[in-house]
Parts: sequence; C-alpha cells; structure tokens
Amino acid sequence: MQRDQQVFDIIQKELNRQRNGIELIASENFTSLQVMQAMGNVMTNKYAEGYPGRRYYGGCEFVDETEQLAIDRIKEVFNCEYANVQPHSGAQANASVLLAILKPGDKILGLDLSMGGHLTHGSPVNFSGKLYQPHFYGVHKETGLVNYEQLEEVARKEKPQVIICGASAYSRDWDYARIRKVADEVGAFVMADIAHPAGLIAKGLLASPFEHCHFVTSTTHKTLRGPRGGIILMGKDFENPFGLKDVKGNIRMMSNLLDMAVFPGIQGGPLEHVIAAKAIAFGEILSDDYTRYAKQIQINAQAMAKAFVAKGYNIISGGTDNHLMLIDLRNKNLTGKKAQETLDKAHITLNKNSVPFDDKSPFVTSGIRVGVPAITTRGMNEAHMQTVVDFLDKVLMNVDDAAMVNGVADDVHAFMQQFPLYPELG
Ligand code: DSN
Repeated sequence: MQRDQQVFDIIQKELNRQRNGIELIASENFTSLQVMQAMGNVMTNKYAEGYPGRRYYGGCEFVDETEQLAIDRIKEVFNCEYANVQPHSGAQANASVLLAILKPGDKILGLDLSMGGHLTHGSPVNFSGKLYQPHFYGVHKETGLVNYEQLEEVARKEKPQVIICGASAYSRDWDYARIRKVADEVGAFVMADIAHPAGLIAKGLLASPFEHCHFVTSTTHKTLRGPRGGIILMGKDFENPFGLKDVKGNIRMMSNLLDMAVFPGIQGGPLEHVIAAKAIAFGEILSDDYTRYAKQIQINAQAMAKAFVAKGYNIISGGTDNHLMLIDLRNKNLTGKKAQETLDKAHITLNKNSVPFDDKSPFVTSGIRVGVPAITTRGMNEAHMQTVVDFLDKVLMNVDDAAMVNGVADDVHAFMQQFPLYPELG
C-alpha cells in the first residue's frame, strides 16, 4: 500500500502547530513519545470483548497482560480497589456508571453546565439529561464557590438516585465529605468525575474523593497525561446497598455491575492499543518525575492567576487550587468568542467559556478558561507564567490591531523554541 502522504502532511502541520503555539486548553496535554508510540501498535487489530482472563475471543493472552498491567498500575496510583480501564472516553465512563445504577427516568443531581459542570452530568442535550431526570446545583454568585446549601436543598427535595460532583471549569477543590453526608441522608450514590484534576488528586495535592464517593470516573488524557480515554475507579468494591440487580435478577457486587455496564452495556471491543498506552502512562504517573510535574502544575496555575489579577482580570473565585482558572472578561469589554478567535491568530490556544450567571450564549460567552497542564509539560515554570500572561494581555488589549496581534504571534513562536516538543520526530 502506498504511503498516504496527504494525511501524513496534515499530521505534520498539526505537529508544527503544537510545537510553535502556547497551549492553554485546560483539558489538553502532551503525552510522552512512548505513550503515543504505544497507541499505534498491532493491538489495534485485536478483538477482546470481555475482561482479562474471560474474553469472548481467542488469542487474547497478550492484550490480557497489558490490560491487567493498566488496571494494576492505576489502582496503585490512586490506592484504590477497583479499576476498569476500557471506557473509550470520560463520557463513556460516566455513561457506564449511570447505566449500572439507574433506570430510565431516575433522578440525577449535578453541577449545572453553565456553572462549570459537564454535559454528561445531566445536560438536556446529552444522554444523561434525556434518559434520566436531571436536577442541578450551581455556584454562589458572589464567591464563585460551589453552592453546597443549594446542593443539599435540591437533594432533600428531589431525592436523586445519584449526586454527581466534579466539573470542567471550576478552579477550586471539592468537599466530598459534605456531599456524601447529604447523599446518605436521601439514599443517593455519589459519583465524582475527576477528569480535570485527576493528576493533582493522584499526588495528594487536592482532596481525595475515594473515601467518600462510591464511584470515581476520569479521562486519562488531561492532567493524567495519558492517551485519550476514560477509566472508572472505586476506592472499595462494595455490595450494592440498594439491591440493584443484574439482567438475570441477581444482586451483584458493584464491580460486577460496573464491568457489565461498560461491556456489554455501553461498548463493544475495547481499544487494546489505547489500553497499552494507558498502562505506560499510568506507569509514568508512578514516577518521581510525574510527582514533580503535578506539583509544578499547581505552582504555575497559582503564579498565572496572580499575574492575571495584577493586570485587572476578574478570575472567578479569585484564584485557583488546581490546574485552571476561569476569567470573566466583561470588565475588559470583551466576549469569550472574540478573545478565543484573536488569541488563535497569535497562536495562543484556549477556549471561550460561559462564566457563572453569564448573560451571553454558550457560542459567545463572557469568559475564557485557561489551563497550565500542557505548558507545564513543555517545561515552563512559574517565572514563565508572567511572560505568557503578558502575551495574552497584549493580544486582548489590542484585538482590533492586526499588526500587533501578528507581532505577538512572532514573539510566541520565538519564545516556544526554548521548549522543544517531540524532538525525536525531527
Ligand atoms: N471537553 C472537555 C473539556 O474541555 O473540559 C470535557 O469533556
């Protein structure tokens, strides 16, 4: 077969884009070369429906080994008892947990998408809001912090079957114990979606959900710096307290119900090549290098937040505990859309984001979300955060000055040459 140069040329352009720009999308990162290499391997050819040691296909002895390694390593990372590494994404992980514990029409309570939540936490345009009956809590207008009083009030009134915590655009830590308390009171499960801060939780830099939440889900490609994918974890496997039954009417351990919800419930054949890459990434997370990386993420985010505040930017909640911050641009007379589009021209990549109580549509928004995991992987430290904020500010204060924006693009390009990305790829 002839090499498809057309596609490889486009991939090369994407590599150049990643190399030359400043990547501030809070949910993105750069995997190690070996994680990427493992994703392009012969295991993509293999069908392996089922789980290690109990598959529906022959020839699974080697994918069994890598999948078991991935399971063992992620359990060690979080010091937890159960892991399913097959979800193709965070959305699939969340869908699997909800499928395992809910019937259509059951109630779920999650953080409102417009307040920093996620589509799979009950948004009406997502399966979670269509199949189940969604209810929401938000954040306080004055502080930007989760409104736990509202969460408790709605939980007591609606008695949901599950309370979901975790967010896509929330810069503060969570009070998992408080959520569990009200969940026990109303007879609900608690699911923590830690897709964003998972890497910081892994290293004890943020509160751990495992003691208080029945289920923990995550993506593997954000702060965990692995391949694109999802995982489901439990601190402790447990007999299901509400007597949920499998399809044959048997009451099963939660681990069995979760495994069955992923396959055959939501997915078919697992992506064993991606699972091999997950195994490598999880091994990397166990290293001292990764511990230093996770600490630097938090240091960088705090340095960046301070630099933004010094320039008069309004950060929701005033700062950050984790890897990201949400900035309300209304005092700068800018929309998130305009900011994102103009920064793109300067090769600074981030996303527009609704801010709590936003008066603009999700296509326009009043804010931007800024995250540091990717630039921290590039090797930036707290001293570089000022330079990055200076670049952003110069663009945002001159959105209609094309020459100025182009000048920043040149400066960004020059600046990024000191942080090589995948030099082995030539
Ligand atoms: N789309 C992801 C993010 O950017 O946060 C969440 O799934």
